[in-house]
Amino acid sequence: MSVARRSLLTLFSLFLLPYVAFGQTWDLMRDITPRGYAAGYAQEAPRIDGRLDDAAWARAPWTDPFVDIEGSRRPAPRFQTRAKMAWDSTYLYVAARMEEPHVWGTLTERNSIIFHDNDFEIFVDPDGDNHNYYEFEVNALNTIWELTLARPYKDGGPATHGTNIEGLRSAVHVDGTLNAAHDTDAGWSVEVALPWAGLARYASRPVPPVPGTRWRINFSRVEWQHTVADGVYRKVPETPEDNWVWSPQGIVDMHRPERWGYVQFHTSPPGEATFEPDPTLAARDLLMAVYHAQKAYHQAHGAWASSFEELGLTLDALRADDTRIVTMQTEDNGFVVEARAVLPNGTVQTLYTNQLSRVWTE
Ligand SMILES: *[C@@H]1O[C@H](CO)[C@@H](O)[C@H](O)[C@H]1NC(C)=O
Ligand SMILES: CC(=O)N[C@H]1CO[C@H](CO)[C@@H](O)[C@@H]1O
Repeated sequence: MSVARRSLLTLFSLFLLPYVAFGQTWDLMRDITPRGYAAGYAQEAPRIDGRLDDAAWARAPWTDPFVDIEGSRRPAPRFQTRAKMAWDSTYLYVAARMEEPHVWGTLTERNSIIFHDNDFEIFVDPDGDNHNYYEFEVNALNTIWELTLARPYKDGGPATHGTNIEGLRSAVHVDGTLNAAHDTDAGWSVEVALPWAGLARYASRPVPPVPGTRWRINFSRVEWQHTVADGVYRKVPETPEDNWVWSPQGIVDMHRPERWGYVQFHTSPPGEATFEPDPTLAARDLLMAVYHAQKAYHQAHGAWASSFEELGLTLDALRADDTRIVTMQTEDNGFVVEARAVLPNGTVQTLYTNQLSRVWTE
């Protein structure tokens, strides 16, 4: 064995650990199929009062019950959470129902860090580019926090707090008694109307959405442990929170838009349409597989790999049977990788990603 080769090997084993660690992130995420929901068009707008007794909701199906953020590797949540979606020409509507024997909330200041209380969260990435997305959090007092992520935290963020959407309406209904520890509650429900006009800045596509199109969306519920002291709920400090979500992420990080669910917009009334999966999902997953391998490689070597061989990626490993990687271009400060998807009408769509996990089409 040549000296050069031996030092390469040594280098490789030195850096094997971080390389493997970053690579494992995608291993935990790749087998999760994002959830899908067909949102119907509400002929009659729901009244935003936190009660889900409106005609629009009556026939809208519940989402699957929420699961742990890490998916089936973790125990099922202690309390059930489900959501519904609908839309009309002005708003995207979201409703959620949370079983909860002890409804409490403390934060009353708008745009405070709401997940320090138990909360319900909405994430929206209309164009599925993994960048420039919207986050909303609400506690049982209907105190809200809205923020904008230019990029996921892992790609540098930043998060801009307090980017409140003008005209957004939210309401909470407590099925029980708020902040009263002496009794047992049934739960709480949330109703939110998100104006299309305010979501437009995230969309780079028409709002309201063109019927049939899909937006990336996810919901999360944060649940803390609490004790009761002098008849008052107290959050147990220094304990990890539970994150129960609609579309599992695989890892404890909501800021992986590539694993959020899909909402598809239909013109039929709620409850009639069926969700049609995204024909580009396999190509998107392939791009994310390369992105994760490149990040792992970069952590290990301080440079981007210039070939799939260098990344140890075979087409088999990438499950590239129904997609094709065409090229990967690497430069000093990044890379662009390209994959193709065949749409139902036979059109071939080319998708790209880069070192910041942004996904775009030509
Ligand atoms: C095929 O479908 C895509 C996505 O819906 C659309 O953009 C494209 O125009 C369609 N192409 C043809 C030839 O119908
Ligand atoms: C589990 C998780 O990723 N929670 C995140 C929810 O969003 C807030 C605000 O962006 C983050 O601070 C949390 O880490």
